[in-house]
Amino acid sequence: MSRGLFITVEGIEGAGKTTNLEFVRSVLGELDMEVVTTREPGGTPLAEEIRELLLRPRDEQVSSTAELLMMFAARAQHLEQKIMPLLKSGVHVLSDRFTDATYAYQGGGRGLSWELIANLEKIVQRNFRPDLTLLLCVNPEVGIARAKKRGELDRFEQEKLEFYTRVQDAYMKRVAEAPERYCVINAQDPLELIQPKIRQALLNKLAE
Ligand code: T5A
Repeated sequence: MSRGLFITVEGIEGAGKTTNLEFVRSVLGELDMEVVTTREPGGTPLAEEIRELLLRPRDEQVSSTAELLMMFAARAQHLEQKIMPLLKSGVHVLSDRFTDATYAYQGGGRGLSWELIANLEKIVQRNFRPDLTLLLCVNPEVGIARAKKRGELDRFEQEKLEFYTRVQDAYMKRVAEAPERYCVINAQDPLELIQPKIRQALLNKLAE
């Protein structure tokens, strides 16, 4: 049995990750492929508890290092208990965010060093990386306006626009480091334009 594909969807708040993850699931479903969707931080009961700790707005200043370690603690649990067993059983896994988000938010957004993140990545993931990452790019003002329409803002969504610009720039730095893994999409386009591109990227990956 061949291992399932690990596909991640990335982008700043309101880029359309959840919307397009559902689309990816439907494309793979049409092809009769078994797929499980998940998210980060989160994906298992323990990792979801860590997510709640991370996203809840609080008066106490949160240390960027503490935030980084909690992201990777949740990821270690998610990988060991959910992602790896599914992939090994041949199921495709779609994740709403993964380690690119750590480089983007804790690296770009918070200013932690790329090397520190890479060291933790090595400890938690060894050489494991997504097979395909869909990066949805949206102007931070548009993304935050979309996220605001959804209701109350979490701790990250309360950041200033410059924070999201740094996050977006860090995502592009990731793409420059390994362009073959990414499909970069202009997420300001209407879904009717975006989704055929996503379908094509998936078909290309499946044909490899
Ligand atoms: N985080 C996460 C880190 O800091 N480090 C890490 O390592 C990880 C893994 C998680 C937070 O944690 C941080 C990053 C995040 O701040 P989250 O809930 O996973 O939070 O992520 P959010 O970005 O907050 O999720 P959102 O729901 O806000 O954004 P989505 O999923 O990108 O957007 P979506 O699909 O819900 O769409 C939002 C709205 O826009 C519309 C949709 O219909 C919806 O109403 N929309 C479009 N409208 C017009 N045109 C399009 N093309 C559209 N696409 C979507």
